[in-house]
Amino acid sequence: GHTGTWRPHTLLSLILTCFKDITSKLDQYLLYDVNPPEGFNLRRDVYIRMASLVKTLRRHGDWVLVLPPWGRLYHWQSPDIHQTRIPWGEFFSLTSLQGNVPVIEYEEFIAESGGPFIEQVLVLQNYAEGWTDGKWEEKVNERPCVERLMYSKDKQGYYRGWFWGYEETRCVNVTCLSAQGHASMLAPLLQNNITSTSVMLDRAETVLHDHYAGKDYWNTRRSMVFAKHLRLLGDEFRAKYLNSTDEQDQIVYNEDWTLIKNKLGSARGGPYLGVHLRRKDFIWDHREDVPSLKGAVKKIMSLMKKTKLDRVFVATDADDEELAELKRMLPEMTRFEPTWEDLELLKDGGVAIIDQWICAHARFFIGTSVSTFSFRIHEEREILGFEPKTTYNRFCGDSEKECEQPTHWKIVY
Ligand SMILES: Nc1nc2c(ncn2[C@@H]2O[C@H](COP(=O)(O)OP(=O)(O)OP(=O)(O)O)[C@@H](O)[C@H]2O)c(=O)[nH]1
Ligand SMILES: *[C@@H]1O[C@H](CO)[C@@H](O)[C@H](O)[C@H]1NC(C)=O
Ligand SMILES: *[C@@H]1O[C@H](CO)[C@@H](O)[C@H](O)[C@H]1NC(C)=O
Ligand SMILES: *[C@@H]1O[C@H](CO)[C@@H](O)[C@H](O)[C@H]1NC(C)=O
Repeated sequence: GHTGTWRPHTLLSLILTCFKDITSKLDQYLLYDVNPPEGFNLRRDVYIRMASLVKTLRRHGDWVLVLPPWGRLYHWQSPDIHQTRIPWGEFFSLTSLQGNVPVIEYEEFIAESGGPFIEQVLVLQNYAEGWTDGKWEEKVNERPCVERLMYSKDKQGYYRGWFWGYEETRCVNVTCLSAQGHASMLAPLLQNNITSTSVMLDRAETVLHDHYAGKDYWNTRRSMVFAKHLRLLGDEFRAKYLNSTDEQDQIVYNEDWTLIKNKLGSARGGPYLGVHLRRKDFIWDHREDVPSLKGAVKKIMSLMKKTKLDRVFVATDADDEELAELKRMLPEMTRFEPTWEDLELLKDGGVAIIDQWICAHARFFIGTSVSTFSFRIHEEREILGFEPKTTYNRFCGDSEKECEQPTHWKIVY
């Protein structure tokens, strides 16, 4: 117990506390959020843009990126489970993320910065007038808000908004910025025009990648390692139902992402075909690059024959009716089907990650045209070291004429 005696280590810890207080005051926090309708996998892409911006900002100051809690995503529709205020640590390995750029969870920000206050929100928007003279140029200006502001003032004069479901969060000042260009274009403004220690960029998807698929892009992407419990569940499933282990599949893995540098073609993959079949909104608007269920099954069967694989793992967001039809036409298929208890623990996001992890380890993969869910699987396989021919494949629409296959983006180490 605490006796009140003055021991040396008490003094030391007091000094350390003061020191930490001083240093943490020097930190500047960059927070961000994304347009509500955007899905999980596009949000992962926006993270890469923000990590780039923070790296640029850190050349002149101690900026830290605050991770926007997950939740209220349109696609996460499993009923009766709590799916807001989910910290990044439930889906990604924080130590891995931190090996790329300093990041903290939102609740850590609240604890460190003195409370649920954000000093300045900058809502990014396009220019009301569009591109002038049809000419592209990078620019940023404070402008009147184009859309209705999603923040409103409370009785004390603070702004209230969604703030990831943290109702107590308040903001001192909200302004709109018209911006067109890459993420780091915002750095001079954040350094010179803003004195706040906490700045949130809303609608962060407005700015583009600094350099898509460049070295910095890939460093950030490689640091986005899935949380260990999700990888383990995926591996257990592979071993149990797909006769697939890293050793047998010749997949070299390391907990430290900076040490993974696999040659393309070195990974063999588990003895199954991995399929990502995106349905729901992709079929509702009758896109010509998305197949009918029958068309997809025909392609899967021909691939199984060609690759001599007799097992197929299917990741899909298909509804129950389509699922039943799929199973009828393709009895050999396997899916990761969590129990309700598992789902409550993993959430829709965790299940999606396990699906992606299993697809990423298949000997051959085929995904859905322009689905960011499929794109993230491509990247994961690129990291693991698969031969590109086994990765950059997509289904074609039943009557699609030119069925262009996905682009191979090589890792820059
Ligand atoms: N478990 C699982 N969920 C999926 C699958 N396909 C889609 N989903 C769900 O539906 C969402 C699809 O949207 P995302 O791809 O994340 O979001 P998006 O940015 O809109 O991407 P696309 O619409 O696919 O380009 C995912 O986040 C999942 O929640 C799948 O194969 N398995
Ligand atoms: C930022 O400050 C500079 C110099 O004071 C000024 O010229 C510029 O217009 C400011 N930018 C914005 C977007 O307010
Ligand atoms: C709000 O922020 C803008 C942009 O930085 C600034 O011009 C304005 O003075 C701020 N308003 C208040 C009340 O602090
Ligand atoms: C699992 O794969 C190994 C080769 O990787 C093979 O020798 C073994 O027979 C397979 N087991 C089953 C049950 O298919």
